Amino acid sequence: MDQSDRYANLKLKEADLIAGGRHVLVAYHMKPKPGHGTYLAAAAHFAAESSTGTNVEVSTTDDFTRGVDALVYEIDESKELMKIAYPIELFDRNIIDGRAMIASFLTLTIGNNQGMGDIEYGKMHDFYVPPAYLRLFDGPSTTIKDLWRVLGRPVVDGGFIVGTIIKPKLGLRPKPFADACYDFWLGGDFIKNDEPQGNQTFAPFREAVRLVNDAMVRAQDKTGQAKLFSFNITADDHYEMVARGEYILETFGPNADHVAFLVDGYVAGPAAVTTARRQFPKQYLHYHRAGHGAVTSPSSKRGYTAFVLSKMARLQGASGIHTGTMGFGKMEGEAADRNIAFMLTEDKAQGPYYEQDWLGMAPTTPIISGGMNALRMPGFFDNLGHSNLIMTAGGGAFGHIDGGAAGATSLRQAEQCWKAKANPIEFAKSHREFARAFVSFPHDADKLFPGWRDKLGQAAA
Ligand code: CAP
Ligand code: MG
Repeated sequence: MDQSDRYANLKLKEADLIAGGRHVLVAYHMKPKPGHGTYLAAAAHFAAESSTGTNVEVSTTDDFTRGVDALVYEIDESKELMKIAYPIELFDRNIIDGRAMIASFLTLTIGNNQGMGDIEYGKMHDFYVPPAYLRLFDGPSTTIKDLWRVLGRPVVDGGFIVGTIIKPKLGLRPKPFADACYDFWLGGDFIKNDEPQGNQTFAPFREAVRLVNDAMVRAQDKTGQAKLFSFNITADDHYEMVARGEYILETFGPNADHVAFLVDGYVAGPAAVTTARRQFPKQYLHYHRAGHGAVTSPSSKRGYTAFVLSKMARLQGASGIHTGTMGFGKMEGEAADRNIAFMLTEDKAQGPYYEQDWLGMAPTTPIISGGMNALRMPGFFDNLGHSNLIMTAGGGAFGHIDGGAAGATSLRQAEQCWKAKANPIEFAKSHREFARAFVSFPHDADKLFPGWRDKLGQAAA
């Protein structure tokens, strides 16, 4: 059934829709299955299933219903581009405080429309949130400024936070885990649980928390510097997450503001992210996106992109989210992904299809992770253009030939090298841990700095 007379209006102008402020606009790449009519008809059915309709007209529809139909307002079949305007009235609001929720945004814009019989695929590449809807989202309550403040740094351009993930990903019992923390903290600032680490039977949560707290106190005493830890509190059950967070804060006591809470936001979803955001608004909310590749990978034609995931995370209130390594690490990504970082940190930024004004909503920190080590960093920072971020390198720290502390120092030196616009080989001659990163990661060294062995000579011995 062609529903384009109801669910499409190609006369609508995007500028008018934005000026009107009553619609969320969404840009999809969509391809219909063959044999289901025109591209517009498929798009209109997509909009129907994403808003007020189904595959047939129903007798219960009234004029008000038609007034909140989602409308296809632009198509370009040659680019598989479809843009839909969703009246903000469609989206669910909390009964407790009237606020908006990402669960509702997703269940409409990336809900039933992901499995329709007449649609080959549809993937969201960008969306625009009007002021009347934007202000209903929590947004971040803490930012990197709170971490810089704890570290005793300027709260503007407080600079690079040297981080790691305690590796191996699983298998360490609490004492070796805490020992690894202490070792890294002798050179680094920030440690996170790996995304699956929590309360495995071989690493009881409470014991690990107590030992990590002890390691933090000793490392702070030893170095005279504040240290940070991001604890994974992800769980299916809201009360489990609250219990974990409360135990951590109680255990860390005077160092409670040195603790961030990590949530596996993709697998646990918006409810878990919002549990952390609203139960612990003073703690930095670290959004780990493990699993996102199932829908965001360029190889996936359905779901939404990493850019969209990141924009949703800022709305939900993530203080920081993993934004990938923009092609410089081990995970999928490309240099142009830097637009993700700018959409998270700026008050107004241009996405692939829409400019978004965040109207003063707090920024979300890009967290860089995934196969990074000291050698890969200068190129990464050249691409992004700044180092006001958190980088967590697991292999890049604990794969360093001289151990975690040296690995941490090599990461800090790599950023210093970039900031000084120094030649990495020359810089390595006077910075031993950075030089030893060449020996630690020879494959990367050969690829990035050919001839390094001769040029570095004894500096890396
Ligand atoms: C990195 C990591 C991160 C991924 C997540 C891992 O470890 O801890 O979870 O980087 O990817 O488990 O692989 P390494 P992203 O530093 O040892 O690679 O940041 O792209 O979401
Ligand atoms: Mg990990």
